Amino acid sequence: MGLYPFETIEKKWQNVWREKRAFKTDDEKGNKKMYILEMFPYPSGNLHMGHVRNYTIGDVVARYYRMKSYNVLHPMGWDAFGMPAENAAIKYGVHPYEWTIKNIENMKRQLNSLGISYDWDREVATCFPDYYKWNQWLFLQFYKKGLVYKKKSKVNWCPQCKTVLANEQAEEGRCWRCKSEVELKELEQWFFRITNYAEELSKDLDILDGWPQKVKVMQRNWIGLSEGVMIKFKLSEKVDGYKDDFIEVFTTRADTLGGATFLVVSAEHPIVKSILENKNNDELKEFIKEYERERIQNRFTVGVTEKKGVALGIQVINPLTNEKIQVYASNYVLMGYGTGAVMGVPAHDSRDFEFAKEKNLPIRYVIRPEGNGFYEEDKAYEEEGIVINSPHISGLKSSDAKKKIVEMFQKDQMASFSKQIRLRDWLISRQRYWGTPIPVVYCEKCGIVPLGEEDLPVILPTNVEFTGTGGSPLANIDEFVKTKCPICGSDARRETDTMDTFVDSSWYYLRFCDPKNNDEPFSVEKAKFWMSVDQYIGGVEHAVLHLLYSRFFVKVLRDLGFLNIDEPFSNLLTQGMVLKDGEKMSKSKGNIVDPEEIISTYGADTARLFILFAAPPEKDLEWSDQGVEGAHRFLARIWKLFNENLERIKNVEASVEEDLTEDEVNIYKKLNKTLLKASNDIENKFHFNTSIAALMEFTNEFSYSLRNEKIRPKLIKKIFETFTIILSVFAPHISEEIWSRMGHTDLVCFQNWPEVDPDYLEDDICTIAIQVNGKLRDKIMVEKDLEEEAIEDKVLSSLRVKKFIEGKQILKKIYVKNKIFNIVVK
Ligand code: ANZ
Ligand code: ZN
Repeated sequence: MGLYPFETIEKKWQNVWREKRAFKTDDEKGNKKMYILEMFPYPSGNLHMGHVRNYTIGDVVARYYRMKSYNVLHPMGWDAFGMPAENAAIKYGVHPYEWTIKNIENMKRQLNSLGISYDWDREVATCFPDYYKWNQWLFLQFYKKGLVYKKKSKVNWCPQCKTVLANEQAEEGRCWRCKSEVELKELEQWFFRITNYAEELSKDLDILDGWPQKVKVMQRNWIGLSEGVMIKFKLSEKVDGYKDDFIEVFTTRADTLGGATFLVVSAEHPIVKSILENKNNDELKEFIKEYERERIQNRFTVGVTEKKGVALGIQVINPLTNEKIQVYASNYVLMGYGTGAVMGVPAHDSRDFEFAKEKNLPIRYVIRPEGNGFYEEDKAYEEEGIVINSPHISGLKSSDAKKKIVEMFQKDQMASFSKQIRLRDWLISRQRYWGTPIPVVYCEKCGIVPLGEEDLPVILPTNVEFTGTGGSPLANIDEFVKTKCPICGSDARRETDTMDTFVDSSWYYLRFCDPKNNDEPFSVEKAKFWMSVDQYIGGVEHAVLHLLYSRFFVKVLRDLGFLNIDEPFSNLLTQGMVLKDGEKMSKSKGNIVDPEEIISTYGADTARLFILFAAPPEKDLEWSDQGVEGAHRFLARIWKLFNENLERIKNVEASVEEDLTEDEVNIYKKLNKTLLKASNDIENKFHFNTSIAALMEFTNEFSYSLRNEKIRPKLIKKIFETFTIILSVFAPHISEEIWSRMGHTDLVCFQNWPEVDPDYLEDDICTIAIQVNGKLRDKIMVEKDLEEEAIEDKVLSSLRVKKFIEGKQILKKIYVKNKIFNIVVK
C-alpha cells in the first residue's frame, strides 16, 4: 500500500536488533555515560500519540549519543499499579494481574513496532514483588528516619475512586485521575514527611539549569517557601478566654509595619472563639454562620472574591507607631497559613486596600519607589522601595528596614524571622487493592509495628473479590489480615491500605541502574555510575507530582547514604501535546488517531519522521494527514534515489578524492553543511524538525546533481553513507536497509556519528572554543557572525559544558567573536 516496502523492511530490522541485542547496555562499556529516560507509561492497553511522541523523541537522543560513542542507558518499564486495572476488575471481572500483563505485552509489542531502541533486559514492572518489595523496604528505611507517620486529619477523599488523595493530586479540588470533586474526610492516614525537605526542594530549583523555567516556577509556587517575619501586636485589653495578651502575624513585608492601620484574623482564629463565647456580638455570630455555610459550598476556591469581615470590638497596639488599631475577622485570611492573622497594610497590599475601602479604614503610604519613580494613590503600591512616614525606619531600603524591625523588637521576643511553607506532607496510603501493601501490622499489645526487612515482601494476595463498594478489598481477606506480631507474637492485624502509586515511580529510574538486584533496591556503586539521569523526557502534567516526589526521594536516599547526588534529573524536556483540529487528542473528544493504524498504513519510520518534523519537541504538535503523507513521500524519494544509484556504488569504496571537480565540491560542501546543521540542532534543544528540514533540502540538491552533474561513484557512496547515518536516528529501519544494500555487513546503528570535514565547509562557518574558567571544554562549529545570544544558547546547552557549570553560579560570560566563548563560574 505504501510507496516503498516498509512492512518487510521494518519487521526485518526489528528482528535483527532483537537477535543481536543491539541496544543492550553494558555497565562496563565505558565511563562516558549518558542516561536517557522517558517517563514510563501506565499500561492502560494501547499506546496513544502522546506516548509515540515522547518515546520517539527519547529514541532519537539515545541513538544519537550511542553513535557519538557514549555508553548509553535507555531503559523502559511499566508503572503497573493503579486504579484502572482495579476498575476493569470490577467492571469485567478480569483480575488486575491478567489485565495488566496483557496490556504490558501489547504495549511492548507496539513500542517495538516503532523501532524504539530500548535495553529490554532492564525492563521493570512495579506490580511484581521483586519491585514492590523495595517500596516496602524503602518505607521501612523512611520509617526509621522518622519520615513516615500516621495521623488523623482532614484529608481529600475522591468519592469516585473511593480513596484518599494527596494534596498534589487534588489540585483545585478535583481528583487528578477522574476529575471528580474531592470531599474532605477526617481519617487516619499514612504520610511521608516531605515538608522536612521543603526548603531544599525549593532552593535547589535554582541549580536545575537544565529544566524548563515554567516547571520550576510551578514547583516553587507549589512548595510556597516564604521568608518573612513574625510580629506580635499587644492587645490593648485582655480578652476573656484567650490565652495570650497579643496577636501574632506573619508578614513578608515587615518594612510596611508603619502602615499597618488595622489587623485581620481568620474566622477560625482562637481569639474569635473566645469572643463568641464571652461577649455578645450578634454581628460576629451572623458572620461566622455565613462563613461556615460558604466554606462548605466552595471549600476549594482559591482566591475569595468578595472580602467580607466584621470588627471584633477589640484593639491591638502597632509596635512601631504605638497607635491603637482595630481588629477584624475576615474570610480572606486563612487559618492554615502563617499564624492565621495578618497586619492590614492597605497602602501596599491590594487585598488590604480593598478591605480598607469597604470598611473606611485609614490608608497610609509608607513606601516610595527608589530613585525618581512615584506611586499612584488610590491603589496599593506593592513593590519594595524606600521607607517613609515611619518612626525609626524612614529612609531605609525595604530589605534593611525588615532587618531593623527584627533587631528592634527581638529582645522582647516581639519579632523574629520566620519561614512558612505551603507544601503539606505527602499522604501515601490508599484504600485500594492494586498497589503495594504497607508493611505494618497492628498488634493488640504493641500497637503499630513496622515489619522487619526479613518479613518482606508482604505479598499482595490474589484471591480478592472486587465489589466496588469502597474500602480496601484487602480488608475482607482473613488470611491476609490475620497475622502475628513480629515483636510479641500476639494476634495482630495487617495494614490493609496500599501505597500511592507515585511511590513506585519516585525511584524506578534508580532500579533501572541495577534491575536484577535481589539484595538491595539498587547497588550504591551502579547508581553512582549512572545517576543522575542526563536527559529526562515527559509530560508537563507531572510538574508537581512525579517530578517533586522523585526529587524528594533522591534527597532522602542521599541522606540515607545510598546516593551521592542531590537531584535525579539534570535535564528535563517537557514535550508538547499532540493536537487534532486544535484540541488535545483524547478519547472523550473522539479525535484520536490510532498509532497502530498509522504504522500499518505508512510504517513506523513515517510515523516517527512526521512527529519529529511537525514541531520542535517542547511545542504542541498539530496532527495533519497531509503531513504524514509528506513524511512518507520523503522516505519513498530517498528509497528511489538510492535504488536508482545502487548499481553504480555497490562495489566501490566510499572516499573523497583530492581532485574533486567543482560540482563534486559543491555537493560535498552541502553535505557537510547539512551534517553540521543536524548535529547542532540535535544537541541544541533537540530541534529535530530543523535537522530533518536540512535533510530534505539536501535530498533535493543531491537528486539534482545525480541527474545533471558528473559525480564519481566513490563520492556518491560517501555521501549516501553519511546521509544514511544521519537519517538513521530519525528513521532507523529504512536506514538499516539502505546501509545493508550498500554492501555493509554491520548495522548502521553501530556506526560512529560522522565528523564534519572542515575543509569542505562553506566559508561562512567557524569553530568556537568553549572554555569554563579558562579550560577548554568543548568546541562547536557554527555559522559565522551569529548573534551572541544564539551562540550563548548553544554553549549553555552543550552537555559537555553543562557538566562543568552545573550547580555553580555563572559570574561572567565573555565572547570573542567567531572564536572563543569563556564562562567564569564559582
Ligand atoms: C503585611 C503586608 C504588607 C503583606 C504588604 C504583604 C504586602 P506569601 O508570600 O504567600 O507568604 N498573609 C499572611 N498570612 C496570611 C493568611 N493566613 N491568609 C492570608 N494572607 C496571609 O504571603 C505573605 C503575605 O500574605 C503576608 O505579608 C500577609 O500580608 C499575607 F504590603 O503582611 B503581608
Ligand atoms: Zn505485639
